[in-house]
Amino acid sequence: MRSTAMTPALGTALAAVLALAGCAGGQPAETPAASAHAEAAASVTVSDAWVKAGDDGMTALFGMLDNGGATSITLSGAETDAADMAELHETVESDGAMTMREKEGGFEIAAGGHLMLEPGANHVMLMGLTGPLRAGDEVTVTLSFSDGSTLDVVAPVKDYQGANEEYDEGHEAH
Ligand SMILES: [Cu+2]
Repeated sequence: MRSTAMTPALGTALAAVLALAGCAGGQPAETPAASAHAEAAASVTVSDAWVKAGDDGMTALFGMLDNGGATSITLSGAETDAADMAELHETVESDGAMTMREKEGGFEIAAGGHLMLEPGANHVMLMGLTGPLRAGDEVTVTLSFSDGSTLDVVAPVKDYQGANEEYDEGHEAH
């Protein structure tokens, strides 16, 4: 039985393993025991996490969050040493242009549901990079949930070119 109280260290290790697993698929990660008393962070598994490479200014964290718990949870914030500030962003169409904005109230993830963070859609914005992020680097982002629990995600930095127009338009709209 997995303890319902996953330690931050274990969460970090799990996230790192999942990040390394990438798109390999295969066996799904072990799902933490469902419990109404479980911390939100202990119910979440993160897969395919990555951060877009950048020299300065803004970039973003992407990936998939799965809620293996029995209750809905809310991703409410994020922070990282790699940037002055991190915000939860959604992308919306406004007058035919895609713009992004802070997601009011955070992202709710239903029991058994998932939250996809991807370019041109929901993402964790990293603002005011404290230094260049190059492909091959690793960034640790601490996700926080509305119950106060936190989960460290270790994400590799990747060069990203696709869908840049849409993504950069969003940046300009900040
Ligand atoms: Cu954004």
